Amino acid sequence: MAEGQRRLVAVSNRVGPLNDEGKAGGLAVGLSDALRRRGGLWFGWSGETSDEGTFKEAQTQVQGEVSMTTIDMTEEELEGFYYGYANRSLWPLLHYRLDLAHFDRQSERAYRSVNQRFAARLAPLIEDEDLVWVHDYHFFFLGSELRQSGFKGKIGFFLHIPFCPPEIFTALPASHDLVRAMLAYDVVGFQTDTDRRNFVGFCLRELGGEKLEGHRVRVGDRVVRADTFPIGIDAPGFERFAVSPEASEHEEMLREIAGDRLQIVGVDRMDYSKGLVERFRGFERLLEDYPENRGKVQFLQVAPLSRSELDAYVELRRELEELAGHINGRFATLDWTPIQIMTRGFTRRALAGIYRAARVCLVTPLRDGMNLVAKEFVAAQDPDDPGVLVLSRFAGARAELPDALIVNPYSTDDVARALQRALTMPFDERDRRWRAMREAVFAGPSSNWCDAFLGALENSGVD
Ligand code: ADQ
Repeated sequence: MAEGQRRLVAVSNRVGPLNDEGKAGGLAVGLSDALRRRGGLWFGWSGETSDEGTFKEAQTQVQGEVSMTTIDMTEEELEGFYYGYANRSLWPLLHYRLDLAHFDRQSERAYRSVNQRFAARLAPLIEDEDLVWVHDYHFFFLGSELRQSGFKGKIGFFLHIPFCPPEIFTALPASHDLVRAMLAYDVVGFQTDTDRRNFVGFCLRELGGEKLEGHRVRVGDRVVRADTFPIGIDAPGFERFAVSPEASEHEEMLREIAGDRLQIVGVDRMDYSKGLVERFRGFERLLEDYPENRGKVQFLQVAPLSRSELDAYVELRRELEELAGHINGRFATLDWTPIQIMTRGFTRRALAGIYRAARVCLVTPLRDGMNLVAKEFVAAQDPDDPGVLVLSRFAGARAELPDALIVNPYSTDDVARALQRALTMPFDERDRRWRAMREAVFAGPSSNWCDAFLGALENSGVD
């Protein structure tokens, strides 16, 4: 931590890892980059459950300038808070999927009580001079709980996923309480202007708030700054990964297997928000409508399993495996398998090599806060032979990457057309588009996400 700098205290459901290898999950990747650079305390869940009354002391691991402190949850808390409210109510709702959202008061209670207990355990570890930065949809109430425990310092909140329009959000039984709780933060950050407008719209229309200068909103006696802070990646670091021996080994292996065929890749947690079913159908349509690609392209989808305890995710996996089998059955020849799906994780270096071997990367979520894969793909490309990014109009990353081929992921024809265009794109166009995207990833607003957010938090309340 630089001298005179306030200590950063980050709070998120999962803590770590801090090393380069990362896990499948955008929040860990974004936050560990930030903490490695600045140092501080990272607080959250241990990943373990134990019985109430026998909770272990908080565990702390120190790595360099960063302390990571974690606490346990009970089985019931995990069920109600994490699988229940966070991932069966809030996740689908905020991704505009009312059809998949379940609401019940037991999980709402568990959610609030976990927020309260985490705040109570964090309160003795922090001081009013710290900058407390709370992350994501697991902890909407944590700031207001910290305030109730008497904390007077600055607390910021960043939402990594979309904030849906008020028309959808009001379906949540506790929508008013939740947004009122968010007003306890000094700064509330969103990935895109759309998300910010949706939140502000809710404050104005549902809570009778008013807009003030400087992206601030007043509701009753609370003033909060609601602003946009698109998250980025450590682009120079990722570019270095892409030329590491481990990356090259994976790149060469894929190139060798592909031979003369062009490689298409997708890399996503297996989640219904990522539009994988629609993407597979788009690939099938490519082979149907542009038969010259048969035997000439291969599609590798890396999709590590996520939240596999939830029905919607089990169903998705079944559907994807069935669809991949159907596409292979329909088009494969003795020496060609059109589509391959892998559910294992890779190191970040290995992933960088996979991106670099690809001519086309498909990033086609139905809704996504940002999508870091899109940025990683751009950073990993070989400047002498860059690949093409096909990007959903519903990914937050779209705002910064207009030079990708932008598609409507719901339209099978649109995805197939964009794929065909990407596969046949002349070198000059590929190069021009990639350079523009590289500039955005390395030097655009998201390249200093952490500093931008913390700067805003530090200056909040100062006119
Ligand atoms: P995610 O929904 O997890 O993140 P994304 O932003 O694409 O989505 O991040 C995924 C991360 O996991 C990437 O860094 C990727 O490299 C990594 N990853 C994917 N598959 C992997 C594998 N098989 N092995 C190892 N690593 C893998 C949430 C929001 C996003 C938002 C981020 C950050 O849903 O919209 O961009 O947080 O704010």
